[in-house]
Amino acid sequence: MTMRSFFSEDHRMHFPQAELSGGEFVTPYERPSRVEYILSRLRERGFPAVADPGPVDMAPVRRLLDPDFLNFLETAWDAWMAEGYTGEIIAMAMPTRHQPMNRRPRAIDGLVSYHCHASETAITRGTWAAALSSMASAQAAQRAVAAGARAAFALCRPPGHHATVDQYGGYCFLNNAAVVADMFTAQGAKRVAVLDIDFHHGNGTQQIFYQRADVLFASIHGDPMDSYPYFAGYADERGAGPGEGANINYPLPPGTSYAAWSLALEDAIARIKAHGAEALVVSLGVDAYKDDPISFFKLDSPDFLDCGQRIGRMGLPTVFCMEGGYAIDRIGLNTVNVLEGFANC
Ligand code: OKP
Ligand code: ZN
Repeated sequence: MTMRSFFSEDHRMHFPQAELSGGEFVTPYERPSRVEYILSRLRERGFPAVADPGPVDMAPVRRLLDPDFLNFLETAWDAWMAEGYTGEIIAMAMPTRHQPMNRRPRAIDGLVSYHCHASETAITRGTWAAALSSMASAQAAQRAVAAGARAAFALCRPPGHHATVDQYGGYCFLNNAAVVADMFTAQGAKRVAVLDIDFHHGNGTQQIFYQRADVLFASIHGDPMDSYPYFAGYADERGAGPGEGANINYPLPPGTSYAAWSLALEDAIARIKAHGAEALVVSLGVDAYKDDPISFFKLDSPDFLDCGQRIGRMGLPTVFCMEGGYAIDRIGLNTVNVLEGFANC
């Protein structure tokens, strides 16, 4: 096994005490210990030692994402403290369909709501630093692949695929996979694809590339009629303007087995080939696993091996960015199965 992995210990700086779930504050599902299981499986299965990514490169981040949003994430904690608040940052009032979405309030409480699309996700003192370290891992993996590696794995935490150009939520702050895809195009790739196999629809990635023809976005996920993020991920969202046709959603119902899931994967793979992608970014969540506590698909661990094989047979230079997966004692096995299937295809 020669696939290199990138990982930063700074992810630990993001560990909220609270996630709002079912009307209660619970220990967040998206917690630091998730990565320990992945690290130990990588070692056990003979992957090369994970490498520290080095510092984040802000230029590609600033090129793609909203400067006010980046400034907000960087300064939110200090502004929150200055207001005299003592808890973690949780968004409350959101703009709605009956109120304008474009006002950007001055008060920190309002600003938080402006830049958030889902209030389960808390910001803490170390969230910005951790989000940057997650981005740094994604960028290091991109650089390795751009330099000629067949593939690389970014052990990103916190995840990124729900973060839009100017909003956080769904445990995500900065969209790692989107920045990686945009790095490939900025370096000259004419066409790139992002394949999102996390159980949840990658609404952030979809939003970022919705009008672009050069980046195909394909996502296989729980039907948003039944699952977070509820308001995006429907099959009729196909892209807009020049991006018309370059956004493909596969919403699937509760109880979906690998037999049905892999049909969607095969269709996505055919579409990625037809797009003429020169590089592939995989939003690698393993919450489609049958025992995931917040998801409803029925994939089993060997299915992730098969999934990795099918992705690998595309033969594309590939960056894997870690996203979700909350059956923590199986997250390492399932994640490494995808990578190993890919490498042994
Ligand atoms: C992030 B990623 C739990 C509801 C959780 C947010 C899910 C975010 C998933 N009571 N809602 O795509 O794995
Ligand atoms: Zn997910």
